[in-house]
Amino acid sequence: GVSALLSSAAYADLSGKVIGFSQIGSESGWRAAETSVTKSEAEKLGVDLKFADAQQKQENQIKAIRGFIAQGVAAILIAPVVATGWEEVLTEAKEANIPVILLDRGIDAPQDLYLTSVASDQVKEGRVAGEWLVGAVGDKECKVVELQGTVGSSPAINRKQGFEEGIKGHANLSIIRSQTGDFTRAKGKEVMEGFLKAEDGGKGICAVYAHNDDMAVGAIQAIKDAGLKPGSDILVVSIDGVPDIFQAMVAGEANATVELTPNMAGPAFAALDAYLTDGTQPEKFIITESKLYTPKDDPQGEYDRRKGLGY
Ligand code: GYE
Repeated sequence: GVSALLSSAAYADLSGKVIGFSQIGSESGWRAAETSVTKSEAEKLGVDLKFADAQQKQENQIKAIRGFIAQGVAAILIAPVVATGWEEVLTEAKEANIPVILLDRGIDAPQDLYLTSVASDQVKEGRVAGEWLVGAVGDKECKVVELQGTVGSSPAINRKQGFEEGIKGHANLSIIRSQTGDFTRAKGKEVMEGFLKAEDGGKGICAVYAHNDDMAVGAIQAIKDAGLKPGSDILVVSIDGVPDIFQAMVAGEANATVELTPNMAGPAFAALDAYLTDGTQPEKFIITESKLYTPKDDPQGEYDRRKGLGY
């Protein structure tokens, strides 16, 4: 109504506004890119971004969010490490009239506790990866090992579900082992080493599906260390589209990735600006694109393009 318009008129743009960003940490190349894009988008708009790195711990995120509320920030961006346990602190933000925008991961909480969520369709990402593998193996029998993301995170839950949907109805494909690699390169490598040992040095494995590229890059190293060829002896499919996976594709060591833009902040700031200007309610879910890349899609060019953007 009119009073809402009048009371929000002071927020004509984001310049000079203090906005808190509770980031998960720096577990992956994608995460590092998201952090740097968010900082540079904020700078472009003249936003005074207060950045808090939670080192993978929800309790640190909750502490940071309470700090932002106490400071009276104009808005809070949160990349939620896990899906559950947000209701209390988000209610505190709501009571303080501070809009919250979720970045890149979803939560299990009432939707009125956040203004909007900017993220990909993570079930779709998994489905695209699974459907790619179905096409790649044809009628061949294919035993798949899966490297899951952080336990309890929305991308780990949804990418698992989506992949299972993607391979459903194709009895020649089956997931024989599945374990978390916490979205990191080091754990991806370690868990893959275990899979290889358990499966006759890797001879029983046809493909590895990793919930992100960093774990795939770790798995590629483990496969090479075991004396097998990633990309041919064992197919490698993952999600993110970071420069390193394109480099692996150029080397013939990775087969497919589903791109996830690190620019979640651009749409988030646009939605926030409109909301603070005249109360415009954004879509509840702003969904970014999920595009498949394979070695046919100019991996060197894709690598160069991302490096040019500073990822
Ligand atoms: O794919 C992964 C990161 O939350 C969707 O988190 C994001 C995921 C991303 O660590 O690399």
